[in-house]
Amino acid sequence: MAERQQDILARRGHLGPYPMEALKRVDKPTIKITDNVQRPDEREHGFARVMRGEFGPVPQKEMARFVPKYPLGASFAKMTMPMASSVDGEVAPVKAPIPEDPATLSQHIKQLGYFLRADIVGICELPRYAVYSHDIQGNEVNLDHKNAIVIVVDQDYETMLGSTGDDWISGSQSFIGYSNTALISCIMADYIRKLGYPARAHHAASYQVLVVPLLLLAGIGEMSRAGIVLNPFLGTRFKAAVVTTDLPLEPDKPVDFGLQEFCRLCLKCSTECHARAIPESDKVMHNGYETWHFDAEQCAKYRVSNPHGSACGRCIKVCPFNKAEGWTHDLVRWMIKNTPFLDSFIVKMDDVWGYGKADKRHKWWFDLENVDGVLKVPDESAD
Ligand code: B12
Ligand code: SF4
Ligand code: SF4
Repeated sequence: MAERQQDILARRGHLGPYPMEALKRVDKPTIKITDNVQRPDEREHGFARVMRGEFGPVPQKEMARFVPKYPLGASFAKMTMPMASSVDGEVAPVKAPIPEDPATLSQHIKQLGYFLRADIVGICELPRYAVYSHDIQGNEVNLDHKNAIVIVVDQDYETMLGSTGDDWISGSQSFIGYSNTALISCIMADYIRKLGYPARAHHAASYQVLVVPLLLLAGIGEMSRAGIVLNPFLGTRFKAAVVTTDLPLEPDKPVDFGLQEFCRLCLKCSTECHARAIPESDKVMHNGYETWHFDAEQCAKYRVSNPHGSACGRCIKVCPFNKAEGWTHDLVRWMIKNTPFLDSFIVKMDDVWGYGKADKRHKWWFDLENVDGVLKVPDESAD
């Protein structure tokens, strides 16, 4: 019996919708990370500072309504935020009779993620610097799990085609990623605990970890000029949740598909961001790692106070990696990796072919705003 279980997925190379196994794997991420990265405090991030009024009274007032002011956003928030209570629980006292070898368990957990409709699942060890020192309520975070499973869900290409990136559907695009990853991560963590191993889910309603470095280490993508991780098949058009655990797992390696050079030449997210939050300048060292350091205050203020929509993801929309699957786009991805001298040409052609513009043929949602409990057609002259 145990022998048959050992064979599960043992020889399967490809799992999930995207050919992640085709990417070049490297021992270290393509940005410099020193041994001196400090653990951040969750109370210091942009949204926490908006809530405390540090960025002014308007964002502070708008914070509570910037997603639910759009009716679909309200529905997403209503269903997603209660999942904060499902992130952790009791671990079964007796371990299940399953193989203990990390390779088999990793294949099993990844396939579970795909069964639950994740778009990409990756695994890395959990470094201390990716664990918040304190949570948003000021409680010290004590999390010593060994491994992290990252679960990625697309914000939807079709919807992004019809959107400007910062219109009324934007907050709901975030939340299709947030709610689906929240559900997947809570089910996965609960299942691992039932197998007899500790596990905690981390999603939009309750984090103890920083997701970006875990996406990088688990080989989901490279750090981009936008300050977040970019995957070659999805661009930055995704949200992710994490399950931290002591289940024995085999870490994936980081990837290199030529993004550092491409982002150095491509400035589209920076030019198109209405808040001017993404730098045009080169990478800098920040908290012990190399990054294009973006302006969290400007982004947070814009997303929360946007009078012409709900939130913003325009940097995702305009990125040349925000493309559908298909051989032409596969060819461009191949060129970015293998012919970096053509990167500037590719960026130029992206504009010429009209990518990054809203194609109204794909718009399926109604523009609506909840004003004092009544849904209205938004006032486009508002500023
Ligand atoms: C608060 C928050 C914001 C706030 C404020 C961010 C801030 N810096 O204060 C604002 C409003 C700006 C924001 C905006 C967006 N966000 Co946001 N945000 C978060 C959140 C909840 C917390 C991040 C945090 O604590 N930052 C405070 C400190 C740590 O910031 P920092 O020192 O500048 O570090 C940043 C990076 O350098 C990196 N990082 C931190 N430590 C380390 C260590 C190493 C070694 C490395 C390489 C990187 C790294 O992570 C931080 C991200 O803000 C995370 C979820 C999470 N728990 O990680 C999502 C998250 C980072 N956001 C995400 C996304 C997608 C967005 C948006 C595109 C919105 C959208 N439409 O989807 C924009 C993009 C903005 C941008 N270009 O970066 C995704 C990113 C996924 C990805 N592709 O990598 C996350 C992971 C949410 C998720 N669950 O998927 N966000
Ligand atoms: S989410 Fe919007 S405001 Fe923030 S960096 Fe991206 S484009 Fe700029
Ligand atoms: S828009 Fe260009 S610079 Fe920005 S993340 Fe995408 S590829 Fe990099």
